[in-house]
Amino acid sequence: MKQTWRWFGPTDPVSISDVRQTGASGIVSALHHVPNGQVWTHGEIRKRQREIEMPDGDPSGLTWDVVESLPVSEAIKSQKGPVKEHLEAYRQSLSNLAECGLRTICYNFMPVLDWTRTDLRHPLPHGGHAMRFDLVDFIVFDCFVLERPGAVHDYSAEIVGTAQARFAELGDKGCRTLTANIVAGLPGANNAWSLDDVRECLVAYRGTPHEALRSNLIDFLSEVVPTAERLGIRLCCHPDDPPFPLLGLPRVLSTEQDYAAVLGAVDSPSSGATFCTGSLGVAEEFDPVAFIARLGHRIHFVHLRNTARSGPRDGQRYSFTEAEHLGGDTDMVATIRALVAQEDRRRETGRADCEIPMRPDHGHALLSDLVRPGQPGYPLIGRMRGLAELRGVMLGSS
Ligand code: DNO
Repeated sequence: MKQTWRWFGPTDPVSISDVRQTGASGIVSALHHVPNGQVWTHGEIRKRQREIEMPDGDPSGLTWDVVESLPVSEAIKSQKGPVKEHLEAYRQSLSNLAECGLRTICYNFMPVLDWTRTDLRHPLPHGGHAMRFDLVDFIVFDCFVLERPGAVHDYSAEIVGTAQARFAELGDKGCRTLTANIVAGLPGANNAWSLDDVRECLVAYRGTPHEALRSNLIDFLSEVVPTAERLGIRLCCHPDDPPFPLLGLPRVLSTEQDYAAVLGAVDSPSSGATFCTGSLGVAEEFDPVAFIARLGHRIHFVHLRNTARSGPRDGQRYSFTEAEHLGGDTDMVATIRALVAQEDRRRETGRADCEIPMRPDHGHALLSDLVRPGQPGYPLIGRMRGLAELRGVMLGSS
């Protein structure tokens, strides 16, 4: 597998020369500063390529291999607003990216939220930190801080009762921290999101059933996949994180069955999956080896991360902590073996994309990570440790 590293651009506290020391050989990046719905121009794409390939005027030996993400606008997801213009811009961005040599493009179709955690610095026994999603804390936010209409009916009465008691304990300061942690997963996350902004975004999807959002995703793919095919682009959709509905929003890519339905509806090698074990693996039913056996030929990009379910759950909704890459609920060794076997199959059949790009997704904050500022989930040392462990398993599997 091609070992890649997510780099957020020149403002990332981890520099390109730091990345060279991790042993990664490729970069995953995006033009985070371009607003959703606007065209990624050749100029901006080439600038980012230069920042990666020639950081201080000298070659780094690294290349920009995967775009994560070319964001799909809320207009396209909800099919409300300037849908046609945004689709046109998306196709244009794909074309510009392909002209610059970029052909693996990740995106997601989660309305409003991207990833969601309630604690960004959950202390671990060894002194490091992990990210955690605690269902009771999330219900505190949903029902008692955001006060989303009807939220209490989304959960069992018992767990809402537990959340109410925790809300009383948290106090103002605790609720402010909780809100900041949850808002950190909103696209373009910054302190500018107010509770009213969140409420306003939710309105566009009020009453939207999962089936309607899935059909919007299929419509989106029908609009852009022909362009991707012509350009030799592999689009790959990231799963819902976590893989269950939140804030009354519909979810469409939480399970293998969801992927089978969407990839079957637009059956093209240009429409594929970002296989994120950290997102899918939160669900008890997730079977990574079976997923790869059935849909492996459509996996264009891999995020290797592990989670451990722990704490309160409500039906199919769980609390979990991000685990060590080789720990947690997902059997990472079996997963990597299955991915390496998929690569072998591609080689035998002469597929050009026989080396699948992977990146160590997230990592615990360890050692100097604890004092270095950075994006939640993207510490240097923790990810480097994850990559080193995963690299060992990859070598042992080949
Ligand atoms: C979280 C990431 C996600 C992912 C996007 C892809 O850390 O895995 O933000 O990049 O959902 O579109």
